[in-house]
Amino acid sequence: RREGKTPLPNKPVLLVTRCLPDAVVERAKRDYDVRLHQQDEPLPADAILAGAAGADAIMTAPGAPLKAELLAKLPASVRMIATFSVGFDHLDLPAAKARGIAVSNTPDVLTDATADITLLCLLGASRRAWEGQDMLRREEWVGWNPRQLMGWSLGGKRLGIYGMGRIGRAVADRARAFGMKILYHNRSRLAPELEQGAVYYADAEAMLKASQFLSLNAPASAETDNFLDARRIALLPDGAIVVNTARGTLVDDEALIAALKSGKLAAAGIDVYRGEPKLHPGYLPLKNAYLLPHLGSATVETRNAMGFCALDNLDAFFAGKDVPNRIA
Ligand code: 8YV
Repeated sequence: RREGKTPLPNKPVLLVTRCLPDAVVERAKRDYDVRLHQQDEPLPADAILAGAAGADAIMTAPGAPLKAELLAKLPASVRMIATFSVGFDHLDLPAAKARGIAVSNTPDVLTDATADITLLCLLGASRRAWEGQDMLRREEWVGWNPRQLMGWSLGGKRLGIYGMGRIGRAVADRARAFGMKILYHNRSRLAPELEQGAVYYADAEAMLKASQFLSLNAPASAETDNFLDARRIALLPDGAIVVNTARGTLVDDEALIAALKSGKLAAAGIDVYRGEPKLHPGYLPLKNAYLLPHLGSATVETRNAMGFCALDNLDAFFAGKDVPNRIA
């Protein structure tokens, strides 16, 4: 982080498309001529274009996409896009590259928070946490009883992790502490010191057959789109529990909803949705769906760190240094 007391000589003009945490805004104001967006709703495309006139850089985030069509219309003054996120499916990297615009993201700083929320989803789904909350708040709890809201233990179960990057590995670390056995699928096998005894499946479908619990931790891409469809859900053991804290596009919603309804799957814990902020309405009435509104990185510490990381990337660029988290 650039803690420096000496501001950059000529403050670059920075357009910000989302309303950011206060500490991030303060630092951005110190070092940039900032065009802030103060509403929680993302800045719409036409306002991005208008705001980008004469801007040197844009700080954006999911919800305010910069795809090819918009990138093509950006003024030549824009030389860098820093996203306040690790995911970059809302950007078009080849299109940015073609225009000579540098792009950065914020990996690492949100790994722990996202892995934590994955465990919350695993536990929330397997221990029927929402049903319990709902019963209390409806004042329908008639008292403890031996058969009430029995869920399923994590201890001794096999957890399949689809996507063993930083977040997948942090999920594995936590799940081990709950006594789970870790299986994983990744494009390539990890080194033993990263694998930590987890069993590698080159074939994702072979892993599904053995996964009593499944955690999706791969980025959105053409390769992962609709990964969890009806055919692959059928490969999971009956009564399996599925968790998605990665991106909604990894799942075929109709298929997941059908499997939760039929009892093929015991429960699901979901933090991310296709077409956010809308989610498939079929999830809402399902008691065995533990649903969160994309809270993966939502801690004060993490959101500040994401903002500072995005600013570090911008600072490096405008100081003529290598951008630490450059992705295009
Ligand atoms: C963020 C995320 O909360 O960083 C990402 O890719 O999905 C989330 O954890 C969100 O994108 C904030 O910009």
